Amino acid sequence: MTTPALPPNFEWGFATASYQIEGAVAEDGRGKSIWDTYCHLEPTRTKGANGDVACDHYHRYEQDIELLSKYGAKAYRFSLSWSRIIPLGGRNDPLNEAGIAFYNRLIDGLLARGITPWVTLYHWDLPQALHDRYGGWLNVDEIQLDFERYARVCFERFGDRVKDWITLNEPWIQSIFGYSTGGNAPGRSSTNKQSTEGDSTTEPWITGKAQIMSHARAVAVYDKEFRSSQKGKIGVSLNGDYYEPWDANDERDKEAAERRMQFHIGWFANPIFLKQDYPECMRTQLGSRLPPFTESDLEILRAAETDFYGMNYYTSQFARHRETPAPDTDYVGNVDELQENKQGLPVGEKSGLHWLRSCPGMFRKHLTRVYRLYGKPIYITENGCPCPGEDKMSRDEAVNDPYRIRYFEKHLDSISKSINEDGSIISGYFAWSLLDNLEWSDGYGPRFGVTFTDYNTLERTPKKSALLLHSMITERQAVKATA
Ligand code: GBH
Repeated sequence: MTTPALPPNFEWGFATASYQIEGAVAEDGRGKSIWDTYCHLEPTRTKGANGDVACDHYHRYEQDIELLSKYGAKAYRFSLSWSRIIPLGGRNDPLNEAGIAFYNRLIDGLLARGITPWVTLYHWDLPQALHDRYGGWLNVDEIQLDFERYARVCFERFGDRVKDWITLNEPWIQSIFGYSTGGNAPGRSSTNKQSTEGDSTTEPWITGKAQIMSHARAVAVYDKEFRSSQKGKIGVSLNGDYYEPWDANDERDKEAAERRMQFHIGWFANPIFLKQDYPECMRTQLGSRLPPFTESDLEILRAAETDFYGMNYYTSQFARHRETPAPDTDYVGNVDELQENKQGLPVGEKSGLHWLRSCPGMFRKHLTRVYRLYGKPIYITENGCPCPGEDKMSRDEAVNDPYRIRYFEKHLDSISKSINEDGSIISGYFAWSLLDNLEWSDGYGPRFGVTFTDYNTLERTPKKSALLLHSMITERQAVKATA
């Protein structure tokens, strides 16, 4: 019995996203994003919270680099605010040099500390101007050209120092929460009582295609204009839980679990990694509501070689088949999702959020499945949790976070097992998140950070987990795995 091993060059660190931490939304020429609009026009949908100040990272980034350094992080994943760089967003709109300068300061500060910047181009904060001009993600033809230019600007301005790129964060969430449930910006929905506009039978699938094509365009630009000189790599971060059948002996539940994962992951991974049409089961259920790829779309997809699979993983669920046909607004693959199986066994231990249970065993299955299906090195670009009751704790209570420490340990062990026993290539791990931050429509309640943020003083206090992740990784690197 030994601790399972991690590879010697394993990349690791902490992750954040622009709107969740930066604040300074009206400073130095930043344009508005759809999240500014969503929070301010419809505060009831975000528990009254907004990102106007957030963690004030825009002014405190040096302190945050210090934290990363203190935690021993090798790398830091953050996202760029598109509307700080191009306030109106479009391909003919002017650049904002002050916004670019902020990210240059951040990148240089990280490199000076020996921390590798991992940059996400888009983590849900679309320039509001593009939404107003032509419908934003709803306009497949326009947005992919604007995203291509935005990506080019980022490669041009930061690519001499940034070698690790992620195009999009969780396109599934952008499409489903933004255009079906309405729980995220821009909040369009035909099923949500708080929404007055949107057609959830078609819009999620249109915005999905728009994101797939935007990803491919960005990769194509990198290949053509930057790859040979900058020598970096580029991937995409996909969310998706692992699903086990609710009744392990029922073929229909087994099929439902697989279908659910195809609707979650295959939707994006089939065109991006396999360079083929959406999964068959999506075509069957959605018919012509799923916009097809034309021959010229497929040419773009085939030419774009995505280097790695970014995996955001938090939890798992059980899938139970439904007898009734799927309604037109269905996006889950016509299955019921449950946290207990037929025998009443829970999928995992409760965390501080109802949707998140700790399921490390299923994480291993998930890693191995994704590696076998898509064949690219996997980087875990997000993994983490709020501890039970943490939202009600004082700082002094919250910094003691044994639940999070155990969660990290168990998930790291699953990575080791998937590498050593199942043969997967898994090259890195980013804990979500460096700081407690704006948890989107859940406001400032849930705390995912390894650093406690006091939202009155904006003071940061390291939790125990922050200081331990480094040793958890190096211990696992020091010991050879025995299967
Ligand atoms: C990630 O999304 C995001 O990339 C990150 O920005 C975020 O802070 C982090 O996870 C933690 O949530 O309340 O039942 O409607 C993960 C996707 C979206 C999964 C919201 C859970 C809520 C389900 N999450 N969803 S529910």
